[in-house]
Amino acid sequence: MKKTIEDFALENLALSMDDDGIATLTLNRPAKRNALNADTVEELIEVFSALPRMGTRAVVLRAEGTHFCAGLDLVEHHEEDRRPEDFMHLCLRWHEAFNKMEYGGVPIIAALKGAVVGGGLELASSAHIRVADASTYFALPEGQRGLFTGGGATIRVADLVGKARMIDMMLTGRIYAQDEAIQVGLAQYLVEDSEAKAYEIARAAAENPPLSNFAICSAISHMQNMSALDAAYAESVVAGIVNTQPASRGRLEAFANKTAARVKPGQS
Ligand code: 1HE
Repeated sequence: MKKTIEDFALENLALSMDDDGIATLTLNRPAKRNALNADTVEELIEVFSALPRMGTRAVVLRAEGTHFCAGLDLVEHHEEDRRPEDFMHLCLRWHEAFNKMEYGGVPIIAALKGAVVGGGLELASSAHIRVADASTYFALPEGQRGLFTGGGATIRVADLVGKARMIDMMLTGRIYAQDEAIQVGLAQYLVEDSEAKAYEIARAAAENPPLSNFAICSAISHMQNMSALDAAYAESVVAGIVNTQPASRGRLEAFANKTAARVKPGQS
């Protein structure tokens, strides 16, 4: 059954949606720097299982407080005194949540600030676009905590920055901020107001036909997991469906009759 916003009973997250289908998902444990406890991960799964079937055109993932996310809830982890299999199963829930984000087909724009560290960076790297402000910094302090990444950093952070930089971050606790973070690929935008920019991007993306966005925000990730031969085949199949969709007819006609915007610097 399709959910509506009212159907969610969230404690650690807050969810809203405007009339244009732009959803706002807020990390809502500012007193704990939005650390990800097990319940928050379950709420992420619930939200991202439902959002793609709720007419959502784009999601802005933002945080209450001054930090985006402090990663794994270290206090809960300490108090639970987990066995290896407990933590393995917990990690599988993190993967469930983050895979639903990355492969869900709805553009997710992360509005970052303050600490984006450990599991917080794993969460941010599951979004499709990351927007940072001057306060934002990125780190993987797992080494210092005597831990290892368990929420997909070995896949997604390594994809963003490359293996060598990720190993350096984990061994040394190196912190990336400002231009350096942009240069290494941790964020795509560095702006004064990351939330305002995230909404601007979300609204622009929401102008695209949903089927195009579905392909962009799921097929590329799937194809990266395939051999080049299989990816080329899958790309053909996806393009066959997307590039013949009714929603593209008017756009192609506008190009053909010269009323559509041209692709030129200074125009958007
Ligand atoms: C937390 C957490 C947390 C804050 N788990 N409770 N992540 C880290 O190693 C980062 C740990 N956190 C920090 O380094 C700092 O807290 C921050 C730089 C993010 C923010 O500093 P600050 O001075 O603003 O806050 P604070 O005083 O350190 O913390 C405020 C409260 O948030 C405090 O709780 P309180 O009840 O004593 O008030 C902290 O305990 C709480 N808090 N961060 C639990 N992470 C799937 S594997 C992933 C592995 C990892 O993610 S490792 C990286 C973990």
